[in-house]
Amino acid sequence: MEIKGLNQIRAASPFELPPMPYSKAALEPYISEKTLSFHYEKHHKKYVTTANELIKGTPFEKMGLEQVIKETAGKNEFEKLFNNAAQIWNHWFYWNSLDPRGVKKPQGELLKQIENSFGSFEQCIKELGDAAIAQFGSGYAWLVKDGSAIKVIKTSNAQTPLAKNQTALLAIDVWEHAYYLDYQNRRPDYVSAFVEKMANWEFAQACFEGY
Ligand code: MN3
Repeated sequence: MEIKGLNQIRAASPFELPPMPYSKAALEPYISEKTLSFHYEKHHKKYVTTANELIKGTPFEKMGLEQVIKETAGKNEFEKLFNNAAQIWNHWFYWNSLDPRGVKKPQGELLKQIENSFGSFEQCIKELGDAAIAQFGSGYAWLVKDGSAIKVIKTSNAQTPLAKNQTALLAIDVWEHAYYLDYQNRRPDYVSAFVEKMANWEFAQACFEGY
């Protein structure tokens, strides 16, 4: 499959807002056009603007986004740049983790490794959803490939598996801006809709195989 926004993710600064892979109404009724408009046009765009301001005139200017994230991770002096650069990447990854056509189960080697790691596909989905519900405050739940295992992890704020040398396969944004207009405090309903109606396993497969 073609992954939307890869060119923007690979290019050096000034970074560009990666395109949405679908229209902003495409995920209704599970995620409204209003939520996606705010989330993309305000939040995601602001991370791009801020990262570009911070990167100007620094040695990071000539690096691709993924390298900037890896080089600034865990370094206090670059915390603000890391946060904004990682959020550009995390949101690009999150848009692609959603499929307006609905859920199609993974197949082949990915399914086999999921079954090896979790026992069954259903158990994997359950653990991913539970992690998204349990993440305290802002952050993400991720399905990742870590060595030969498939794992569910939670991260806070802008933290990203990219900086931990794990291969991200799916991301659920559980910052309140991702769901509050549609679900208010009912995060579990948003998470159920994600895993049952929208999770993009074709994208997970592409990440698993190496994009
Ligand atoms: Mn977000």
